[in-house]
Amino acid sequence: MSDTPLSVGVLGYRFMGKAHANALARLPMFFPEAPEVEREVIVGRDEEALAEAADRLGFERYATDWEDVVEEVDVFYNLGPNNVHADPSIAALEADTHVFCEKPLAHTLEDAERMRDAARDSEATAGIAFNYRFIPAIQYAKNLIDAGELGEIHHVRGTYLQDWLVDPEAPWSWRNSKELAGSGALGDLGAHTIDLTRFLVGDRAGDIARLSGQLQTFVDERPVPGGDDGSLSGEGGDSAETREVTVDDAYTAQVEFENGAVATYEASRFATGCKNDHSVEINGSKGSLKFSLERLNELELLLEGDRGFQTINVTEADDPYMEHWWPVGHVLGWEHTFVHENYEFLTAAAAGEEHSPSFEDGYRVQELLAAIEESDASGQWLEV
Ligand code: SOE
Repeated sequence: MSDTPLSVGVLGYRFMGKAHANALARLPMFFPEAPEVEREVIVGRDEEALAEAADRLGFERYATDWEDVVEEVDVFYNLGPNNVHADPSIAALEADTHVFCEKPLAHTLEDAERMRDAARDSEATAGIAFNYRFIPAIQYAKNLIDAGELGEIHHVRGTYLQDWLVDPEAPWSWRNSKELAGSGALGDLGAHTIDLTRFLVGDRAGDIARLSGQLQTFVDERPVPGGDDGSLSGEGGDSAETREVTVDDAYTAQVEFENGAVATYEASRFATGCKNDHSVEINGSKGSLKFSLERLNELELLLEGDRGFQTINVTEADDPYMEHWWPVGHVLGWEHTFVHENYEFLTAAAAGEEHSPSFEDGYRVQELLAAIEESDASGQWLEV
């Protein structure tokens, strides 16, 4: 491992830019053993917004040309819209610059494949930012499942429910465009659930073997936003001008794993009252567990011999990552998932090792997203 700090360049400075910049700032305070990083440069297009963001998020400078940046820095974070994931990430990997890319890997399967291949050919570390793997309760659940505490896996249920588009006047954003995002709730939210469940049960149940999917769009045009304040859908939906919604607002899928376990998946941006509820339930021959992101410090557990579910707090000092934070079980939040994943990714990059989840994992999820879309279009089950 080198003694000089890793210089970091970040493309994107809004929602995800803020989440990762916060994580980078927290690392030396809470994970002193993490590789030292320099928040070097933020890349984007709007110079005024970039200058303000670089200052606020603690970066030394800004740039408007990613082509230079990917060669100058040690680590490149790709946090832009899905349609700009491929080219800058591939250029960085060709320059042997480490790449950490937001999910889904790309907006098309073809681009995801190019990214996967570039990662295979590069000396650098390539990671995809599936942050929910790094929640202490999820790591705890994975350890239980791997140790056989749930027995043979029979059922997996995964839902990701939000409601920020239920108002038909909520403004249009890039997340509503097939050209820019690839898909809607499916890629934005379903990618998380598919990755998380593969992570949790993959070593016991195998990978997903076949599936059937359905997509639905409830509102097919939305007002053009007045500006972009970095929130999910921009600001101001009062314009008379509208833009077409070309992605799904919700998806469902039925799935069979290689071991015969059956799964159902669902995500929506129209689940009234649900803000960021990513829930997973797993039933095995000996036990079951339930997790919800809205109560991320807890796990509902039933193990062999128990008469009912118990809610346990996964906030003890010896629970994953907890010794780095607060004493005697003080709780964590959504932003901590980014600190943990940044810690793991940067540690792997500094050591020249692979990061998990890798671009290979991102590509596999992208294949499954594409299969769900194909199944919706054909009305058929698909072997994957
Ligand atoms: C918006 O739906 C969003 O911010 C996703 O893009 C994130 O990946 C998810 O973690 C929270 O919701």
